[in-house]
Amino acid sequence: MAAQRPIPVYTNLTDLYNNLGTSLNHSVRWNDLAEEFRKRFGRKPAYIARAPGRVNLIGEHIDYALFGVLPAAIERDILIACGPRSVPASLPTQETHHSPGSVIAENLHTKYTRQEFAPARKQSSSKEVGEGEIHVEGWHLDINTQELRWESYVKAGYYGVLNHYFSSSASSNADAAESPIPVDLLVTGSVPAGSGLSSSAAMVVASTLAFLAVNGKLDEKLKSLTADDVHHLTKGELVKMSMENEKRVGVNSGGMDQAASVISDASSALYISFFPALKATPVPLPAGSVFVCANSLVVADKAVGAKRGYNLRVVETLVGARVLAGALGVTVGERERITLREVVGRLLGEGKGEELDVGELQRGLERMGKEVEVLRPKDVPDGGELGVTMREMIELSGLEKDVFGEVYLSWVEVEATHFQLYKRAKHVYAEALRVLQFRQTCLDVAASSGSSTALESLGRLMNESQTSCAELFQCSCPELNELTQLARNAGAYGSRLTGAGWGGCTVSLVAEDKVQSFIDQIRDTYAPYKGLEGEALSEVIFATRPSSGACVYKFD
Ligand code: NG1
Ligand code: MG
Repeated sequence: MAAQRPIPVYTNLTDLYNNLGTSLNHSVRWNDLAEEFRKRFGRKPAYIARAPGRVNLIGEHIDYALFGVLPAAIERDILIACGPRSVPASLPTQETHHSPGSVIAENLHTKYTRQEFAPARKQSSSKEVGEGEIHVEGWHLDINTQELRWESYVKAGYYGVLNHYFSSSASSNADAAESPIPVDLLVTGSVPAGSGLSSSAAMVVASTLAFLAVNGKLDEKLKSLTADDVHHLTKGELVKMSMENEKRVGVNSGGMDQAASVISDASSALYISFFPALKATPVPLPAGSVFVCANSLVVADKAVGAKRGYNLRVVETLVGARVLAGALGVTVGERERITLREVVGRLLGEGKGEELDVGELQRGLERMGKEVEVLRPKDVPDGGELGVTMREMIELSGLEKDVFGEVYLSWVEVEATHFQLYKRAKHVYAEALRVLQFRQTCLDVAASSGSSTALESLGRLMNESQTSCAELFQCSCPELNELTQLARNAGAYGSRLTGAGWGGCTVSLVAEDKVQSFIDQIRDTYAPYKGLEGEALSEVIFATRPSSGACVYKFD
């Protein structure tokens, strides 16, 4: 299984470029980055960690409801060159940049300024573990979640490495006395920020990998076993760590972006499912078609907007799941945060650790399209347009106010007067069904049993997804609505927003031989693109192929 494979570590550049399997000229960027690192820090880097962005073809805002999604890694990526900083013995260790694990982080992009930071050991507290008491030690790193700051993503990756590998209780293999080494790093990125192509996950994955590599943690000696037993970090383990790490930046995301960035293979998209456990399988894309990303140029402010956007949706879908379970007679523990995926499973008698097969899940989702009507607000003059108030929502949940607060609000910041349980759940079930249909269509084409109208079918599913995102999930915006419509007018089979929405990119399915005329027409019709040519144009609208997932290059 793809998630069990180790993270690729290359020592030969030809192997590396072959494996990236892309049309872009990577060698220039990799060489420039290594050379610039040498100029700035006076020695060559020890490693370069790479993590790609991703485009989600279909399945929006359903990963945190634990439904499968269908993204592909893109060729654009984040690269982090890094190396240990040697500290002259004569210098005082109190200075920040000489303390254990101190970091100097620079970015090739001049708008992202140089940062210096150092983690601090948390005061040890004691906690009962098993029979005896042990000291829980961890590391603290200040991460600003109130502002969008580039180094927050670097710190988020580092935080996980520190607390997994350098704390006495978090890992049975960790050496309590061991300290993280001081690190210099230099970042460059070609994934546009705030555009729904997951520059954030690419940054967190690359940072996690860079700190693992530089601290010698990609291959962990298993002390409990014989001396030469080495555990190579697997893709699945990196996804798990990166998911936890990204939450440090303040967004309670699902695992789609990190999984796509880490597990993808060049040449196919990935079907990623999260229940009962993370699983990723390749989905070949039909020949003759290309996915084109187009940036609406509206920047979605995830850090600040999350309270009214992303995190609010997470809460609405979770509370929706509980209310629905109650209405359908599905048993839920008092403090359990059941997801919409688990509601279908339990309704159909899926046992613990079991998984419905695709056919059963598909039939379950078709049924949920009807069952979800019980969530539609009743006896309200506007037909429930506005949703329910906090008081009404708590009442519907059947929980005491304080228990509700603890289960649904204590771990997340949300700001809203009304909550939409019906519309959000309706979107999630229909979107999850579209993912299965999209996947099946691609698999049929690959098995040569596809119909001649397969691309039209895929396009239709994408268009339905856009309508549902706009009307039910309300995560689109006027510019995204306009751009997806212009894309259809310009000959796309289908077009939709990709990623969290509220701005950022669209993805359109276009016939390979029409890509250039498609791009020209969008340039001429989408007002914000007026006058853009050459590189400026290819920055905002570009065709992309699936790329391979995260990897590390080790200098000798
Ligand atoms: P982006 O577009 O990267 O912000 C977010 C979530 C995903 C997923 C999508 C919506 C993060 C890191 N990622 O993606 O997990 O829920 O929105 O489908 O927040
Ligand atoms: Mg993101």
